[in-house]
Amino acid sequence: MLTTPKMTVLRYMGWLTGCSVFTAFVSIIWQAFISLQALNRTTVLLTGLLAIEGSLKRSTVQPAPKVAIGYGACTDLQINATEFLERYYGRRIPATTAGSREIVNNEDELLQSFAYYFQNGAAAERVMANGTLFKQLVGYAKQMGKETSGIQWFMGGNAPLMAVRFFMEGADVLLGAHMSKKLRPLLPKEIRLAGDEIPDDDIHLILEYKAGDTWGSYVAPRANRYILHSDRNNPHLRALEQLTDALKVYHPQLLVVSGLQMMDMFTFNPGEREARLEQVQRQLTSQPLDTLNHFEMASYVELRLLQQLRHFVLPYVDSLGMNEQELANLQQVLAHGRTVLATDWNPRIAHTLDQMREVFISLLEDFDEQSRADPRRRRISRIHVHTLAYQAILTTAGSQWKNTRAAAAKAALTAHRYVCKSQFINPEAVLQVLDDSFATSAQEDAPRMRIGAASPVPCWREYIEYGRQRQRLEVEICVAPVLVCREARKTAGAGDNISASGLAAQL
Ligand SMILES: *[C@@H]1O[C@H](CO)[C@@H](O)[C@H](O)[C@H]1NC(C)=O
Ligand SMILES: *[C@@H]1O[C@H](CO)[C@@H](O)[C@H](O)[C@H]1NC(C)=O
Ligand SMILES: *[C@@H]1O[C@H](CO)[C@@H](O)[C@H](O)[C@H]1NC(C)=O
Ligand SMILES: CC(=O)N[C@H]1CO[C@H](CO)[C@@H](O)[C@@H]1O
Repeated sequence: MLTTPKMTVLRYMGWLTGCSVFTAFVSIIWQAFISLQALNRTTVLLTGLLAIEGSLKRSTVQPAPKVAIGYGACTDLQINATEFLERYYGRRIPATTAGSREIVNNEDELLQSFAYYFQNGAAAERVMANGTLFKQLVGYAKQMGKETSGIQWFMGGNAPLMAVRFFMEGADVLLGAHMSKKLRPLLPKEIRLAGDEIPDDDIHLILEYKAGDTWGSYVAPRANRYILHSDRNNPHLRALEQLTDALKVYHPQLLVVSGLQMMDMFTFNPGEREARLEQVQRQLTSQPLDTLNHFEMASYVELRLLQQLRHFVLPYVDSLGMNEQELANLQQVLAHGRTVLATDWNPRIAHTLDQMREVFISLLEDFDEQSRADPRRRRISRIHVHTLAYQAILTTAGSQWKNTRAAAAKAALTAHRYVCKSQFINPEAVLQVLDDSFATSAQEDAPRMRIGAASPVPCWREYIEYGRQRQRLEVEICVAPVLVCREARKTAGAGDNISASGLAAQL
């Protein structure tokens, strides 16, 4: 039989079509298989985390733990970042970005500073020095809210958010803050308040964005927020003395210090800030030893303030809470006396754990060198670092902190529930960020831990070596995977909820 070239081509094409149909078919089956497996893994992890969380149920005969929290409160005004900027600044998209700016003086600086954090997907909190301009921006935001219903009002400030979380976890709570008549009803009435009623609360403008949101040529790699404020009350920790007085009779198991990032240099006269921090120190050191002191870090950019914290606050706390950016920053301040700007929003576990060890060692060494001269110092016994993808908690073995594994699991579940804005966890809405296993350090031949059905929250013990005499201290470390929400709904305030739920589990 004769075959013409045309027939050969046709036959060849037919074969090719068959082939690609087959390939497509295989690939669909393969995709389905992969996503089924991912779904299975998520379900397995979720079941494991929920089981560990369930083990935390406090017996009803136990009295509620008492927790005290300082300082300050504000109103959060939350808006869609890109929509807001496009509406009021149109095509004014900066060609250069600037992250290091601590204080934003005008619109150009605001846009450059926002661009830096937006394109890195990093959380930021900045001060607007010009109060008139700040009022104008708040006015714009309210205006936009009227037209698009795109704004939301929340109670804000680290202390009130943590207070509510502790209350929801069954604690008896005392909060040190001044509040207006409008804000007080947003706080559960059971929470005791040490502070005055004031006519107006400080407002924080929260510019939120999602992963993939675009602004000019900038694209956000993850959901996050940029906070702008121009506070009158919070920087001065106005309720500090009232809280100190209330603490004398309250005698809590835990005292949490937060909100010190508000103490911007330019709102103080020379020497005034040190005097306020000295009062914080006095409050911490006047607590009996059965009250654990915790300091909640935040986005600090001013080196001087961080150095003052190292002097007035860090030596007198038992525990620290922070995110990965704050960890990197604190590690640099302790080791090299300089601050760093965040770049990596999803650091490897090994890297984070190494930084946690470095911070822990630094603080242990400071304690060793100086506790004889100053017996009020406390030896650090807990560090909690929360990231988008995991929760890591390090505690001194045999310390007063209980349930480290359950605390990590609890914090991971809170992170998911908060960011997805849902109490019900749907495995299909979850992104797998972590691998099945991780190295416990970036050092060579560090042991690896598996995250799986058998151990959804791996924990292990190890010795930390510190000081010139190479003393050894045994610590326990637990790492819990966060089931990352595909579609983040709310990120502002997540850290407060997460840290407080971890702490509540350890009392
Ligand atoms: C899901 O994962 C578990 C634990 O890894 C395994 O035992 C089970 O067979 C898996 N189920 C399916 C349907 O793959
Ligand atoms: C503050 O901002 C307002 C409004 O944008 C402006 O008119 C004023 O000149 C600014 N003040 C300073 C000191 O820059
Ligand atoms: C903000 O609005 C834009 C467009 O209206 C939208 O694409 C974006 O996802 C929104 N971002 C948030 C955080 O809602
Ligand atoms: C998921 C979650 O725990 N969200 C809570 C965070 O804290 C606020 C109060 O500060 C609660 O209203 C949320 O329900």
